[in-house]
Amino acid sequence: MNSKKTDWFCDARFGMFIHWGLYAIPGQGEWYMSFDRVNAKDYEKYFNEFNPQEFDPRQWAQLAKEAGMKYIVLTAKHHDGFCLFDSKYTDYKSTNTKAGKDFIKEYVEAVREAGLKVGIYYSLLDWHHPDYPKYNDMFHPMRENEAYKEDKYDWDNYLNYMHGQVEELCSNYGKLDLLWFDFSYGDMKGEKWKATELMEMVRRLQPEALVNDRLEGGGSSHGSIMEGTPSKIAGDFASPEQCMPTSELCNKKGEPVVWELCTTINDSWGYVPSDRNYKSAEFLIHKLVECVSKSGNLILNVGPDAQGRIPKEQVEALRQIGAWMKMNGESIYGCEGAKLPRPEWGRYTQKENILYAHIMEAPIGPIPITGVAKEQIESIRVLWDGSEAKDASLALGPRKHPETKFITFGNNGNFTYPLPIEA
Ligand code: H79
Repeated sequence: MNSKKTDWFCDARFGMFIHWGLYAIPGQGEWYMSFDRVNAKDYEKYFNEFNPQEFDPRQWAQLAKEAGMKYIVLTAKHHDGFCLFDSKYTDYKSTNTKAGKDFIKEYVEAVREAGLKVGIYYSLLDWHHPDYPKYNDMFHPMRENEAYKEDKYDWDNYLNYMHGQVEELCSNYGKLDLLWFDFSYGDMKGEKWKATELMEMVRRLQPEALVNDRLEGGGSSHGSIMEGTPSKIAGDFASPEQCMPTSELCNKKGEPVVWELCTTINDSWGYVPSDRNYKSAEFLIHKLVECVSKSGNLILNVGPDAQGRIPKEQVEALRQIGAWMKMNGESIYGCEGAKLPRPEWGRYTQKENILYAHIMEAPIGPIPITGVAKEQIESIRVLWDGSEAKDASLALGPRKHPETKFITFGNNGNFTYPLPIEA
């Protein structure tokens, strides 16, 4: 097989998203400015306050590792326009806060040191820049505000700013593994961002970095990556947001598309202490397995507080996922969907001639290994202890997390799946 630049990403399957910025202070999420129609001047009070004392990217990276995650993506600039890095194009940056630090610099160093792949999120939207459209923009905090109706803005100036910052990120922080742009909407997509030029620059400066599909797409709409003929700016992977694909994603020609589902542990990206709607570790493990069973990745978000601490509920969930990954990671890393119908009791993942049976629902009686011919089975083992499960028919009690069994095939992967076994 030819190696592809997306190989590490598809092998990794599980990453950490970090949403962190000034919005951790009001604690109402990264869309606070837009929701509450806060103007840039008023929002700057958080800039004057921002002074995290507990920022420790080594701890973030350690937690990601403990959870079994293989890469991290941090918000260098979100829609509010505040930059966590030193940029010559703006004063609205962390080096000018009381903290006086280039957080991105410390972050990339820590993540690399931990042996994880390093990614940067950059918002195409900017609610702080004077030349970003306001009155007529559907998301801008000052939309439909008469005070901004007659405003003139210089779009090219914003594009120079945005391109200049992306160039800085691609030039000043060593080799990046991933760039995560957010997002296109309405007319604000593709060449409106001068995306071809932007992408050419990214490819020139960071030829190996993967880029998501949002120079053309949003969270629910993808760009030409879903066509059989992706454009130059289509990106390397599709990025469904808070919405699980119903099956393996394929383009119009029926070829599989590399994809990553992004989701949160509660209902928020940025720090929102009042949001108690946490997903359980068990649920999150099931969703990770589901992504892999559809040949996709999961990037799970944490939202550190204004001091830089990841909320303890999020730490706890990640540690629990990590405990499962330690025993069952083999059924996740380097795996993809099996070309088999979904079994009633859970999900299949597959790596070469090993089929991983993730049993998510306790059965009454034996577990049928559906879709597989008996003659093809060489052995059936419990993954975490290697013990034999002779006929895959152990009646299991209810379990907190999916139990993973693996089934190896005698004929070295070159098989079809003609007959279901009813064990
Ligand atoms: O950075 C995170 C989000 O802030 C950003 N992408 C992730 C990774 C993002 N969220 N939403 N969107 C991008 C697309 C816009 C969706 C909207 Fe809405 C639906 C805007 C208004 C309605 C989401 C829901 C935001 C406000 C309500």
